Amino acid sequence: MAMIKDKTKRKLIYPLVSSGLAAALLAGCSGAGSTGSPGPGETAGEQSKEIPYIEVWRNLDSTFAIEKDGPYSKMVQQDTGIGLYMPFVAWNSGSAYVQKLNTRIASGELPDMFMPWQGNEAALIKQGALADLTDLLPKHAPHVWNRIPVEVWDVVRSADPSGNGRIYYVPLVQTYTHYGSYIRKDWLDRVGMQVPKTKDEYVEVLKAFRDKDANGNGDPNDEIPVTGREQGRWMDHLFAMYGVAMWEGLPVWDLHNGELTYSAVTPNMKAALEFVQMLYKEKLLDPNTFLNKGDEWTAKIYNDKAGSWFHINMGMNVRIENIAKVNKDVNLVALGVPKVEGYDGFITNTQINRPQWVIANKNEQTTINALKLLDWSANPANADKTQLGVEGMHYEVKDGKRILLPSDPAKQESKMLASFITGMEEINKQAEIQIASSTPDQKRIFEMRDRIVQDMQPYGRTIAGDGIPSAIYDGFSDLKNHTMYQEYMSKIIIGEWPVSKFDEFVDKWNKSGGAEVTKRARAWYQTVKR
Ligand SMILES: [Ca+2]
Repeated sequence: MAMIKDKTKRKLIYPLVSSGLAAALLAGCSGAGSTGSPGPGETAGEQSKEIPYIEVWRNLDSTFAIEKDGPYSKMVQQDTGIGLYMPFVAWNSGSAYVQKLNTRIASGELPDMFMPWQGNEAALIKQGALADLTDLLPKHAPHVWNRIPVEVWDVVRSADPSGNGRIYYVPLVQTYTHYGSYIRKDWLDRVGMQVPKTKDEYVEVLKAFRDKDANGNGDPNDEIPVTGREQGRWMDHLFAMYGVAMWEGLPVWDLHNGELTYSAVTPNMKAALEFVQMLYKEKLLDPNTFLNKGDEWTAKIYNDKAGSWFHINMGMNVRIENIAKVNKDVNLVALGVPKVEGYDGFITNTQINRPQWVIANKNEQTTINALKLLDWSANPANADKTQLGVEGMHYEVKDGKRILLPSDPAKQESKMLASFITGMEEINKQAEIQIASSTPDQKRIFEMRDRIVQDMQPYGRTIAGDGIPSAIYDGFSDLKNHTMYQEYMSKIIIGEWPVSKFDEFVDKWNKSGGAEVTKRARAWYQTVKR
């Protein structure tokens, strides 16, 4: 079928890598063919060897295609001997992408390697349209194989509809503690207290924030000790203290008494609700928590009004930078998970985000070539290239510093093979790159952020329900949306209902399909449990 050409074709000339390679590259006809291997007319000169090309599709971070002879493909070819390309495919929240992808699927001409979307890999696996990676992956993509934990592969194996546990996709994975809780150390200094280690110490600190001029602006009444968002989102640490598995405010699945259980219906949740109800009553929790939209919540933090909160560790440099505009002495540190007697608190980690790559079932050589590209992407030795992209296009070197160029879709190709495994190695590399190209003020902020990231690591624990398919909720969309949980949780916290109402919630949840959903969740867990 015709490739999508090419209103957007780049007219810029890029420096050529080397004359021999350049000849081969120039001969590679841009955008022609979709077989993943060069056609007979694509070689040039007796000195060049044939470069196999892999057609790769994923969400683009720029509007431009990746061209066979473009700078990005060349960079990858230098290391792997394999080229890649991608036609222009609009993303549009995934809807335009999946529509175009499905057109290719219907025509029987799958891209060689692509990111599936909206679960469309499931039907393709069933049809035999995707390559079985089980045997080739460890050999040809050892960095992918070894860096993804074995329990994640077990979840991937559970997606094999034949029940044989074969591997058909490579997941998007994060192996570090992504979320965390924070506290204003400069506020603590001002009220003469330490970073709290226990629940009781935390409550005492919150009371001091409430009663004193902790932000030092002369008004003792404008501090919000701890804040959260509408629907009880983004205050997970208050639940985490009681061992409640939670994802951005939504209860998730973890072991309770040895059985996979929706965390909202556990006694841990009841105890957490009692605690948060007290915080609300004592005006320690933001009284507007259930009204706070994201931007209102952010504004409180930026305006130097919030003493502690929960969010994404790597994003804290942006928070600190904005607070510093109001209060240049801002000092933000990790709060961790204050200890509650009788509970094992933890920050919920989920290692599996979604399927990231599948390879079309064409021929073994195409599969191997595609795996080699993935191995390049996952190899920490290539972190500079996967994160920075191409010199002259994505970044430039000035006075020995590598400075990222502003995003410019007219000039930049997508960093197609950005690593899909994020561990502390990637995080440290990202931090190193940021610090290397920062001013002294920015450097202080990045270092503060990096300390937070490091200090939060010991608190994370991967939950047993990591990777659970949303299909367990089929037919029970209210349960999937956590509607019932959110009603009981919010009314209990604001004191409209007593904590004892929690038992009614558990009963009602089970009778409204929760018992069936739990049965499905536990059946799934049996297939991944080793
Ligand atoms: Ca104040």
